[in-house]
Amino acid sequence: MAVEKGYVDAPVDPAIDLKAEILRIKKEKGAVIMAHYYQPAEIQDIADYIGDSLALAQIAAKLDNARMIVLCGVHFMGETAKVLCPDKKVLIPDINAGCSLADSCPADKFAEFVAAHPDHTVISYVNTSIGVKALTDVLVTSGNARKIVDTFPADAKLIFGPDRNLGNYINSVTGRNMLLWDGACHVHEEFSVEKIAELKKQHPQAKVLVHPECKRPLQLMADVIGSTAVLLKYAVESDDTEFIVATESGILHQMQKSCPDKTFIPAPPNDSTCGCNDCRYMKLNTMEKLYNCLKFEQPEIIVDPELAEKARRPIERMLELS
Ligand code: CIZ
Repeated sequence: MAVEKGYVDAPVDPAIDLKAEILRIKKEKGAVIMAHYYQPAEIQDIADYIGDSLALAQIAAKLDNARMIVLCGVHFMGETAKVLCPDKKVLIPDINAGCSLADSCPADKFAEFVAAHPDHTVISYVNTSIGVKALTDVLVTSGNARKIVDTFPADAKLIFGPDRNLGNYINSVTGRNMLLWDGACHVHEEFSVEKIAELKKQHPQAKVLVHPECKRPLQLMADVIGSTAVLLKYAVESDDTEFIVATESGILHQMQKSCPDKTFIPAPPNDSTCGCNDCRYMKLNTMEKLYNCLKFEQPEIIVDPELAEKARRPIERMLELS
């Protein structure tokens, strides 16, 4: 089946029970479905595993029984799974599901940056292409960046890429001066400080939960700064009942599911008509594309074996240090 559009565009009979069919084909083919917290709610609900990119990589690294992984997330997550599971077929419902942050750091330009600072150790956020990973000494996610940076001596010369906001945040909490690549995520840069301040006036008890990919002024308004997994854990464990959530809106599904009696308010973006707190790439995956992806085993994530070999080491190092 051709995937010219980046996904299998075969008609799906509207009369079928899509969820039941996905589960049936998945079992028949020995596949597992992994979903990131930013996926549409119905995909999260059907997944075998849900998590942030660290959790998904940790699960992929230990996955023995599956023949096939359907990674419902964005392309770099599929690449990470493929590097960790070279013998398994790794599928993604829509291969156009890219990442603005990964795109803000082309491997050839990053290679020049690294070459200009040969005495530096390279730490990269997992939101990068396999080409950037291959140039990296150790990878991090937003959930473990501080812990991993802290494993280096205080005077170590470090490069951190590609997210400037996460890099600045890690510099501020660790007292470092890492050299930063100037990249960013289109979702996290779009939240409006003014509109969140307005919301806070209307909900004075609400705790403001902020992802470290957001800009500094927003971080300064935060009660908690953390990865999706950290923010979710905080929401579940805290006695507070109202939260303003400044990260991609998909996480609100797990928050609301885990805490049905609490109120979660998505932080608004600058332009209230743009829906920019939804990642346009994450939301490219749909139940219909997932169904066709399992049925036709397309599109498949293919990685260059040489790059995969180079990228494996920094991924494994991250898993060891997490
Ligand atoms: O690392 C991830 O999974 C992302 C993109 C966000 C987060 O904090 O979980």
